[in-house]
Amino acid sequence: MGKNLIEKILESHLSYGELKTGNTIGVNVDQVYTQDATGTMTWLEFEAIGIDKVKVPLAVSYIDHNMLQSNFMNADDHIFLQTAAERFGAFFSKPGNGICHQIHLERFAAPGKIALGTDSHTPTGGGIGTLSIGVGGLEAATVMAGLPFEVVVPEVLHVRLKGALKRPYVTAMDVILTLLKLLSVKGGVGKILEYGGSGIETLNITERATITNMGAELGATTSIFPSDMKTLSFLKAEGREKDWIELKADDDAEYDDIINIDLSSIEPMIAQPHSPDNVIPVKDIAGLKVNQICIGSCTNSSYQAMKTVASILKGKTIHKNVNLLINPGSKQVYEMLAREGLIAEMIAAGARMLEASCGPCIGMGGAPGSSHVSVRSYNRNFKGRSGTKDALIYLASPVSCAIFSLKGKIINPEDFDGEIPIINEPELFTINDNLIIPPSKTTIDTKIVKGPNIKDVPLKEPLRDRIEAEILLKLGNNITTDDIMPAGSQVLPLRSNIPAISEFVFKNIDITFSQRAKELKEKGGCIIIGGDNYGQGSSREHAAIAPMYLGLQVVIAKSFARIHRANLINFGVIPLLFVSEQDYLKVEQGDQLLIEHIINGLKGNQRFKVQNKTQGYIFEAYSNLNEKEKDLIIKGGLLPYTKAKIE
Ligand code: MIC
Ligand code: SF4
Repeated sequence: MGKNLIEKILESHLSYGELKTGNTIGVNVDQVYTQDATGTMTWLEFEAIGIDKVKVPLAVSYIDHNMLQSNFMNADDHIFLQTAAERFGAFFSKPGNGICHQIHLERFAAPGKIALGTDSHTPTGGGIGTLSIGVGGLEAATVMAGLPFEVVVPEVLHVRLKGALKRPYVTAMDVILTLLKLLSVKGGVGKILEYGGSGIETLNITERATITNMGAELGATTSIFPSDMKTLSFLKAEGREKDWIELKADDDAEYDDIINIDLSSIEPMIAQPHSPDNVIPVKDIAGLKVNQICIGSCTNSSYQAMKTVASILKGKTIHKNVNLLINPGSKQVYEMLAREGLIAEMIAAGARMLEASCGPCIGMGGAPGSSHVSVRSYNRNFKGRSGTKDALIYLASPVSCAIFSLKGKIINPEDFDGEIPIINEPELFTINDNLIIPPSKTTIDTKIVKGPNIKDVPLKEPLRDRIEAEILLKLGNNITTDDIMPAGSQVLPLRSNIPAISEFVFKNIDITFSQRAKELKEKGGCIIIGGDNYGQGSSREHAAIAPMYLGLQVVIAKSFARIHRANLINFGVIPLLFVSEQDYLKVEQGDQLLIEHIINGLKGNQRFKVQNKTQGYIFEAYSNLNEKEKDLIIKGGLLPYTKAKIE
C-alpha cells in the first residue's frame, strides 16, 4: 500500500508507538523554535528541567512579538532570551530580524524534517514540506531536553488542487479563506491537511506557506505541501539548495478524506468580524467604508506579496480617510524592498511603515479607532484582539487590502481601475544573516540575565482526589485563547510574570474573573464550562498556566482544541468532556460541582460522576488521556514528570 507524505515523514522519525490513525506515537524532532512571547516561559521551563544544552539538532529563539518596549520589560525579556540561547546552545534571532515563521521558512525550514514551534502558526513551514507543528512552551522545552515529541496520529485530509489562480486578483490568501468558509474553524481538528494535485505546481513556496500558515485557523494539527521543483528553486534562491530533497506521496497513497478544489474557481474572499471562518466573497460587501488597512504578518509577508502591494500603490495616494500600516515579515524582505526603492513607493503613497514584527496583528500598536473598520492581510480577527473591543476586523489578501486603501472602501478587486503586475519570487534573495547569532560551544558559564519582571514558572499542587468547586464561568463554542488570556500592549509584556498576567484572565469576557477566582482558591478553586473547540487559536500556554495559578481545577467542555488541551494537561488541569450535550445545557454558572475518586477514575475507565450540588443531580463526564498524560497529570504536570524522567 502506498504512503502519503505524513506517513513517510512520521515513519522516518518514529521513536516509539505504532503508526496508526488515533494512536499516540513518539517522534524525534529535528528543529524547535520559540518566539519571545511564549519563549520566556519555554526557556525558564528548559532551565528548570536542568539540562546543560539543547539536545535537538537545531533550536532557534526569535524575537518578534514583544517589540513595543514601552517600558523595561520587553527589552529585559530580549536579553534573557539572548543569554539563555547562548547558555543552552540555540540560534538567536535579534529584534529587527522579523517574524519567526517567515524567517524560519527563509533560513532554516527544510523538506522532510519535523519542526516544532511555540506558536500556532508554525505550520507555515508546511509550505516547504516540513512537518511543522505548533506546541505549548513546556512541550517544546521537554523536546529540547531530549524527549521525543508525543502526538496522536491525526487523520490525513487530502486537499487536491487543480487549475490555476485568476491572478492578479486572486491570491493564496483567497485559497485558505475559501477553505475556512468550507470547513470552519473546527473543520481541521484532529487532522493534517496534505496538499496535492496538479494545481500545486502553480503555487510558489511563499504562497503555499500562506495556505499552511492559516491552516492553523482550521484547527488542524498542521498542513503540508510536497517538495518539488518549486521547492528547489526557493531553496536555491535562499542559497540552501543542499537542504532540498524530493518529497511526494505515492501514487496509490491512501487518505482519510479528500477535498477537490479548482483554483480557477476561487474568487477574492474576505473574513468578516469576528471569526476567520466568517468568510464571504469580497464583492458581497463592496461599498463598505474602511478606516484602517494593515498589510503584513506571518501570513502575507513575502517579497512577492509586498512587491505586489508596492506596485499597486506606486504613484498613487491612499484615501484621505484611511490609515495604511505595513509590517513586512522579515528583514530579508524589508531590505530587498528598500534596495529596490519599493519602500519609497509605499511611503510616498502614504503608508506608515512598521518594523518587521507582529505589531498590530497581536494588538502591539496600530489599534483601530472606536467601532472602526480595519481590513488586514493577517490571520485572526477575534473580537478585541486588535486592542479595540468594538473594532470590526476583516481579513483579506494583500492585493485586496492595497486596493481598499486607495479606494477608502471595499471594492471587488476585479473592478479595480489600476494596473496590478504579476510578481514572482526572485531568483536570488538577498542573504544577510547578520542578526542571527549562531550557538557557540563554549558557553556553559554564560550568565542568564533575568530582569525584575521575570518570575519562576508556577506549578500546580499535586492532583486532588476530590474536587469540590464552583463553576465560575460557563462559555459557548469556539472560545479562543485570546478570550482566556488576552494579548495586546498592556498584557503581552507580562508574559514572563504569571502572578501579574493572571490579573487579566478572561478580562474581556468577565472583568471580575481573576478577583473571584482568587477568592475561591482557598475554598477549593474553580471550574470552567466550555462548548465545542474550547481554547482554539494560539499556542500560548499562559491560557492554561494563569487560570491554573488562579485555582482552576477542571475544564468541562464539549470538545477541546489540540494545543490548549495539551497545555492544560501539561500544567495539571484535567480536561473533561461532557458525555451528553444535555448536561452541557443544564449546568449553570455558579453551580457547585463535586467530583470524587479522581485518581482511581483516571487509572480506570476515565469516567467520572459529577454531582451538581446546587441543582441536585448527577451527570457523567470523561477524560480521554493517554498513558503518559494520565501519569503526568497524577505527578502534577509535565515539568515534574520530565525532571523525573531525565534524572
Ligand atoms: C497569535 O497569533 O495568537 C500568537 C500571538 O502568535 C500566538 C502565540 C502567543 O500568544 O504568544 C500563537 O499563535 O500561538
Ligand atoms: Fe505574529 Fe500575528 Fe503571526 Fe501570531 S499570527 S505569529 S501575532 S504575525
